[in-house]
Amino acid sequence: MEIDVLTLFPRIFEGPLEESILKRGQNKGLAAIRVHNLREFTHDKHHVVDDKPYGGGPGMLMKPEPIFEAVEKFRRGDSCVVLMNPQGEPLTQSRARKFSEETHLIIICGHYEGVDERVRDALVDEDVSIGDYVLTNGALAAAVFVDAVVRLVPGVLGDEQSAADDSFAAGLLEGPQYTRPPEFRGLRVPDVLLSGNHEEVARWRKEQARHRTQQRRPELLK
Ligand code: J9Q
Repeated sequence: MEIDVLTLFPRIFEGPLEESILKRGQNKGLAAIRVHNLREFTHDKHHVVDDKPYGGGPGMLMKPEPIFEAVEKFRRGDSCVVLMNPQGEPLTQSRARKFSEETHLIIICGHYEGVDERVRDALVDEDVSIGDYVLTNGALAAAVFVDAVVRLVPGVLGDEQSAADDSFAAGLLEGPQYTRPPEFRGLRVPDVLLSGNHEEVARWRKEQARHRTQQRRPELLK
């Protein structure tokens, strides 16, 4: 998978891309992630990327010209153009899986106030929100999106971690988990997990996952 990220804040991506799974995916040649500064697609003296909304109102909108120029530079026949957008369709695990099957993503990161609507009309294939809260710009949202998608590209994760997705992919929260020691400051690991009875452990885990989901995220069971 190839990804071109268009942002006004390219340094926001430096940390996340250099770490763990995203790094491994890139080192294995399974993901090529390139980050571009939209300011480099301006031609005026002051590299202006935003402007006041027509009709008035607070905040600034991203101008169309630098975004059009960048998308037209990178877009190919197989590209999917994604706009990080609080008004977009919420990202879910199944949607992340769909994106992980794409060969080329172009991700546009906007201001909170947004981008000129002509960008959406003419360039954008998918609007993606990562949740109902306010961020100062789309770059952090895009880093979350890239992490969720790239880890699902075949070969990026080891087997253990792929298997660890199963309960969430099945629509349940994971139940409580423990590691050694069996007793810590008087707090004991549940006996069933120490029993070595794999069937009983599986049954216990399923019941805990169901109970926790019922308590915390009942809407996932409906
Ligand atoms: C661009 N808050 O928020 C939630 N998902 C995406 C966003 C977002 C934002 C600001 C700018 C995207």
